[in-house]
Amino acid sequence: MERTILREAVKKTGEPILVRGFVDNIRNGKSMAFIVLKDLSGRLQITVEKEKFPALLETLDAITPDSVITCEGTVFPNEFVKLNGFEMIPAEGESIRIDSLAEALPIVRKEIPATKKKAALERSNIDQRIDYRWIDLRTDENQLVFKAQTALAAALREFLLARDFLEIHSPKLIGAASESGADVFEVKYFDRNAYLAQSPQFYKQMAMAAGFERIFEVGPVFRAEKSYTSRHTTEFTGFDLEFSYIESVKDVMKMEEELLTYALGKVAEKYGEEIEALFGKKVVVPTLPFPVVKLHDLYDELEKNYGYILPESEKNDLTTEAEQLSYRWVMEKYGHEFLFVTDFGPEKRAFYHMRDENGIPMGYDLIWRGVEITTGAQREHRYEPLKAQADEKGLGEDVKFYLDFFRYGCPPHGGFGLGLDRLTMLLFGLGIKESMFIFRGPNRLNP
Ligand code: AMO
Repeated sequence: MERTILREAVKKTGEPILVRGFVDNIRNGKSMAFIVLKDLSGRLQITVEKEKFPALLETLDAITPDSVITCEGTVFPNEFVKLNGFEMIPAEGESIRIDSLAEALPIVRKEIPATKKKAALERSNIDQRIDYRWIDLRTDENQLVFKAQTALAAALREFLLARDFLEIHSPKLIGAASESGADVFEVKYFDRNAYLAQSPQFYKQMAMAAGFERIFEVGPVFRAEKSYTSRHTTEFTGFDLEFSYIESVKDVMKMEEELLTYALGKVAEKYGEEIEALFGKKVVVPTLPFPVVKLHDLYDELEKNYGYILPESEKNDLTTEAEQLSYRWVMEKYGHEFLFVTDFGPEKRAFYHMRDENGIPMGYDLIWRGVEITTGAQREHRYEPLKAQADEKGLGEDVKFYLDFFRYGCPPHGGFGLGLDRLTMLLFGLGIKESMFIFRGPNRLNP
């Protein structure tokens, strides 16, 4: 018999079906056994009146929580069943089969409250849970994170495909350290060294020189940073895009705000209620346009409103505290969760950002709920100034291959890089370790 997923099972009352899943809970009493079965689509109670099913007794005694089982039977409505008001009654004979028996679980996924007989069990911490990530991922909450992330990434793609973007897949093994040379992982490559790409930046721009006009890429990004914060990882998924024939960086910002508004709209529609119910976070679909502030003006505002004072010499970059405080400010002033910050100092920005007549890079960071999710810019597409900016940062030989992209014709262009894991984390109000399928950090290479 073909498998019926649990969401569909309750629509097939009265007919014989076959269901499969994990045992979410089992109560094996003297005369009755109750199994709550869980699959990715939902839950169903299987009720066994033991007297009537002698062939199942041995199996029922063997089943442990989280075992994977198959059950053939029939679903009936029953108003006394707390779980959706339906239950499955097994078919005659050996209608419950254990596909895989689970040992006692090595982690506590959720706090188990105390009962009369047993003391409360504290939830394992996130590092212990990551050791057994596949078990941790079985919860409704964790599965929702990845359902919503799937919807988010699909919506981002959908938006771009409808606007004639091509999807590219650039190499992650590269011959020279990209961007800055710092924070790059070196790997053995036969008899020489290679590096893991810390951004698809150069290849996104090569696609512009190739006349691709509009491209995006979703792929791994590697950063050899020893950061131990709730928003840094050494490998994340970048959602990067680049497009040609822009008039200014404003076109890039417009593309991004429309893209995010569309994608969050889709997530809110599909999972908004569930996210609010399980995580207490409202998915707010932003209004257009997003507020914009120059970095210096932001510091003035933070000082004026919250007494946040920073030495003048540090005001060419956004500090972590200022980033966090900016959320309070943008909410109070605009009732908006997003904030574009522009006009960073050239010494803090990548050499490929085009600069205005005052030498200010024409780029931005986008902050959502107080955390940077994007860097974007109009790029310098003219060979001479680009080369001068690379020289100024001491990059010379390493970027020679990249500079060549701009010697044989290249349209003006711009783009941005969005961290998909950061988006997921902020959507749910989690830390990055909990928002990634498997986290990678300075001390974490397994599982
Ligand atoms: P940037 O270095 O700002 O820009 O990276 C772009 C976005 O990627 C995410 N991100 C990270 N996420 C998790 N852990 C990290 N260690 C980490 N580092 C970055 C953030 C960040 O905003 N080439 C440019 C982009 C461009 O200009 O197109 C770049 O890589 O969300």
